[in-house]
Amino acid sequence: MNTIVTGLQWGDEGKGKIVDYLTETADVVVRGQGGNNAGHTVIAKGTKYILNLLPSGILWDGKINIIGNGVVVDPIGLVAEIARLEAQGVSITPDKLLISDRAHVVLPLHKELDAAREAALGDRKIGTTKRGIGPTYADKINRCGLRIADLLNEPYFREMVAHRTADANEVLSKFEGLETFDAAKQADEVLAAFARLKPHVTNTIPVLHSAWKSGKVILFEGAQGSLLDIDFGTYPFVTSSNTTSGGSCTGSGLPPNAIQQVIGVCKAYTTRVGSGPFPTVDEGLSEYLHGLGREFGVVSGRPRGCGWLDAVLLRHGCMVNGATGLAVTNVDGLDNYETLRICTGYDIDGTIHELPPADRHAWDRAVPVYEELPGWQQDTTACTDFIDLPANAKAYLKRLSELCDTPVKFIGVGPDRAQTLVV
Ligand code: 2SA
Ligand code: GDP
Ligand code: MG
Repeated sequence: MNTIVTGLQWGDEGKGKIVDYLTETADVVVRGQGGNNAGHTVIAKGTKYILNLLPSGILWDGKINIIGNGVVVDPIGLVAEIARLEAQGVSITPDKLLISDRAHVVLPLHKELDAAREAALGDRKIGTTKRGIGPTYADKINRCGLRIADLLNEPYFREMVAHRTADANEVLSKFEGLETFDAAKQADEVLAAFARLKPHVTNTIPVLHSAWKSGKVILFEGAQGSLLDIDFGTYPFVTSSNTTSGGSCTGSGLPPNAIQQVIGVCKAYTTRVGSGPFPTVDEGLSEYLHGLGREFGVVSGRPRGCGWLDAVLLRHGCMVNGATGLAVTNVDGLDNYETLRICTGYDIDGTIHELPPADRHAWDRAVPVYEELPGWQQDTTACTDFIDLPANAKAYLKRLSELCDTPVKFIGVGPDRAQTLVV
């Protein structure tokens, strides 16, 4: 069974952990979108690993990991990430990691352009990770981007970097405190990093197709979440790729008819970093979770806003992803709360909406309609089976499943690989 794992909220749902759990029975793990803006945490046998661009399957031996054509690759960032994981004892060899020759390249200038755009937006800024994601995808769509294959042709790469640098410097020189670039130096730095990556570069499409045709198990690791999707998210407060399940196909070259299962991952509550609407945000819950040392951004360390579970978002996410099952993580985060809330609809100007609005201004007027459920006030972290969960936790999960018409398949009761329950 080939599976897509996708986030149903605003990212950080615990996708890394669920992908890692499912990797045990997979042969190939694929990233099809996003870049090193992602921060996926995996805790295996007591060791914590943070993955940005590398698929979570890299932590296992004997699995093929693919960075697909839809991903934007920062060669300097990727080499640093590889070195960090190698220092933790993870082997990263060309038989374990393949990088698509069609993936687009994030240059240092893209990161600076990301910062320039945020500065220009002032109060309306997106709250990006400043990893150059938006400007790199913009260049891709604008047909002036550079691809990994272009790095194999050094004279062409240098010439294109020179053009792109001249354009970028024009923008960057208008901002105080932002760097302008020397084209040759920038090309040197990227090419130097690329030397480490070159043995991993290939046409990943036939690799995936032969895995599919020979019955190997393929797992897609989504990055960010459905409400950050460029089409289905809270536009313009989104990332610049299709984070929903369709992005896994266009971002890898494996077609939709190769996929049998889509697992939508959500937390038992909601979190968000960056700007943009968040109707169910709750100060008390944010303070409570931050007090437990939870919910800080993996890439940027920013505290994530926390709020109640929002079935409006989850219903929409299950629809656009075609979720066949839910993985509900961080159930243990609510262990000590007395009364829990689930948002079942938004009241916008007196009309109840069961699905999120497209109009960005309507979000500002959305008042959540809540249902209250009793908490379980019991430790769940030691549960090893669904039947061990307190009755109120089971009732909370059942209600969530009803509200988005999708069965719960996995439950997370702690950050460790072993703290995953199968329903
Ligand atoms: P970008 O950098 O252009 O993709 O930012 C656009 C929006 O997408 C959000 N975004 C994220 N939201 C949650 N988690 C992400 N990854 C890191 C993590 C974030 C961190 O795992 O914790 O460390 O802060 C991620 N990546 C992008 C971003 O906040 C903007 O709202
Ligand atoms: P991702 O970006 O979706 O992979 O998620 P992140 O790694 O950014 O954030 C999820 C956080 O929740 C990480 O700190 C994980 O270690 C942690 N986590 C995942 N599942 C669980 C769970 O079931 N319980 C607890 N306590 N933590 C979890
Ligand atoms: Mg994350």
